[in-house]
Amino acid sequence: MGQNLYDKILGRHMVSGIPEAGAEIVVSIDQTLTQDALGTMAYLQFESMGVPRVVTESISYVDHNTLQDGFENADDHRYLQTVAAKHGVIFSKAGNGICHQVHLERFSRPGCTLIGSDSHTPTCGAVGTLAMGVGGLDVATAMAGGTYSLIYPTVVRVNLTGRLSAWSTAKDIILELLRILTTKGNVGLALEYAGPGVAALSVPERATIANMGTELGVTTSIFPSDDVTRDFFIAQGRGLDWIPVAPDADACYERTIELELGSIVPMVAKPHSPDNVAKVRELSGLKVDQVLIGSCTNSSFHDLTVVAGMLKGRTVHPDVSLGIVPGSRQVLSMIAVSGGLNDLIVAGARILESACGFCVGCGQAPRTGSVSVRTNNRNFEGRSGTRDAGVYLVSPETAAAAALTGAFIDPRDLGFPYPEYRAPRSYPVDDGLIVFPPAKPVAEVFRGPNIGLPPKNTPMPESLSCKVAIIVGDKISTDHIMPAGSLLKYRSNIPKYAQFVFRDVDSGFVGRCGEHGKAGFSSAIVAGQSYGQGSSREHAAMCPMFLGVRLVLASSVERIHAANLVNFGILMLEFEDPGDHDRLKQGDELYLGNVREALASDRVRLVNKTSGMEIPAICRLTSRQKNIVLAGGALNIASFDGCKAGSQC
Ligand code: MIC
Ligand code: SF4
Repeated sequence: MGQNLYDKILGRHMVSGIPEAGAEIVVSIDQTLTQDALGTMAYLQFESMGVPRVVTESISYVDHNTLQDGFENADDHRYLQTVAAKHGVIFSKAGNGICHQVHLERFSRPGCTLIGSDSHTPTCGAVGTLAMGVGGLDVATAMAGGTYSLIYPTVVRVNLTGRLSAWSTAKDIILELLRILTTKGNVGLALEYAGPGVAALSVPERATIANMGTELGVTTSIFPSDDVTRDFFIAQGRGLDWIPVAPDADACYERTIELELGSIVPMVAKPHSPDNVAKVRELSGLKVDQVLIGSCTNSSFHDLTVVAGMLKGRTVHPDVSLGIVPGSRQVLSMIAVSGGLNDLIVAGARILESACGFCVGCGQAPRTGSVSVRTNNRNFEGRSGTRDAGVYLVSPETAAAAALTGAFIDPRDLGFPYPEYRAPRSYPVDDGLIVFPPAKPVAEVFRGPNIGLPPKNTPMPESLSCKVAIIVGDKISTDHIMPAGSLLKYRSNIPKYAQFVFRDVDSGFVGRCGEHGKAGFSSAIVAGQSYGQGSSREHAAMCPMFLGVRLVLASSVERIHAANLVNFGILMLEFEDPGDHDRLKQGDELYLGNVREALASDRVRLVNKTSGMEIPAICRLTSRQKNIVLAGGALNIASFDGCKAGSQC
């Protein structure tokens, strides 16, 4: 029986476990990446492990907190640069670009394992890297030489045939997949792109698809490393980093999704979920106020050259504000040299810093009640910084069409030809904003006053008594739990940041947790399906933990958030009967006696002491995870093994 790409790469990195879908396995990690918003905590955790030099090839990017309204972000950046120099980490300075774009260009490696403290780390699946988004603590552990545990994925083949027609794009492919698979119920799946249609997609196009696979909730997405990949590596001056990675001809998959690329049309994800997908034509004529082109999903030279071609000799509609974010300094310098930058400026675009920016709500908040058309990957309510604005996710082509006409229009209806684009034979390589660690470690690490140590939980008590502090519905994202935007500057200051948990959902949450604590209770969060979807921000677990949350009782919890809850010692249970969600009330007292004995089984019975009812629940944690929760989180556990199990790359 042949092997698919996951079997091959996981097989070469497996340290222990059985390679069967659903089983927990332990793998070695070749590369790690961090970004600044989660990086400070990750490096503080790394420092607490007492390992002098990182074991993985580790790259630390500054791309999220570049707003710098106050000293906090700048202090964090200095901490990150000095801690990198001390421990052997490569440091990509602010201005060099968005971590996933830069990593793809300069550090990606086919056939390797990469974990990153950012949910869009799977972007590098575009070149055949097995790349996963995880919490910062998991990255810290890998950097220190530890292994990474994951559930062996159920692999779904996405068989691509045919070719995209003009104006239909990689973004439309992933939006079509979001329409088919939705953002819910895909935990444990991994996508493998295959079929004759793959060869017609460039690496940046594959990156768009792999990047936004995150919104499906899958573990990761991967493309083979083929001749197109080789040409990309050669053009990046990294031909020696390229190796072919392909599945066996008779590889096995759990199922196959067929996509005929010629049938893909321009698509849009409407507010407030990436799976609320429609055809652009269905929205024709809807007036648009703001257009933003960029983010780690769509900010490549390919994307911006096509946009520049569309805007050349034309002017942005008077009622539209158009912002453009080149994904990296390399992209910015290339559009400057090609002349595209001037076409954008002359047309009326606002050129913004190569950073996450608008995508994470750092600037460019749209006006009240407006329609904002964006090329990024998430449109959760309020993430843009304006709660009642509607954010629509589209391709750069559809975004540029809206910028020109002031309304939604299928770009096929514009009436002018698709701009010419040829993949560059070579990219300008300038790693001038990448600081490589000195051979002799630097002793001094700068720590600004905003930086505090990561909080530790206490071991799970013998019996758990929690009061329900909030009841939320389905698809609560980590943006709902722990808002980002202008609050990003508090990422290194947990007591401060914790004051904003559920700020936009229920401003009474923090106060109630405090009252429960004073009365001797822990707090519980009750949720519906897909709780914790979206980002890998461990603050969405760490801050509730800091407020005294010990239990999340939900219909289902998304993969990265579930791992973060475990890492911070929060017990996560699923309703056996989802109807029990509606039978609970805020303030109810939930009780689980003899927790250690109860968790020996995967079925537990909580008691609602307020109503007197029993709530049967499922505990999906592996025995390793149960031990971590009982210990009060990974920082309390000495399971860190401190040695790396031979990289295969
Ligand atoms: C995001 O897109 O939501 C972020 C900001 O990149 C997060 C990481 C974070 O919250 O720091 C992610 O995707 O993991
Ligand atoms: Fe940055 Fe947005 Fe990508 Fe997150 S999704 S890494 S905020 S560009």
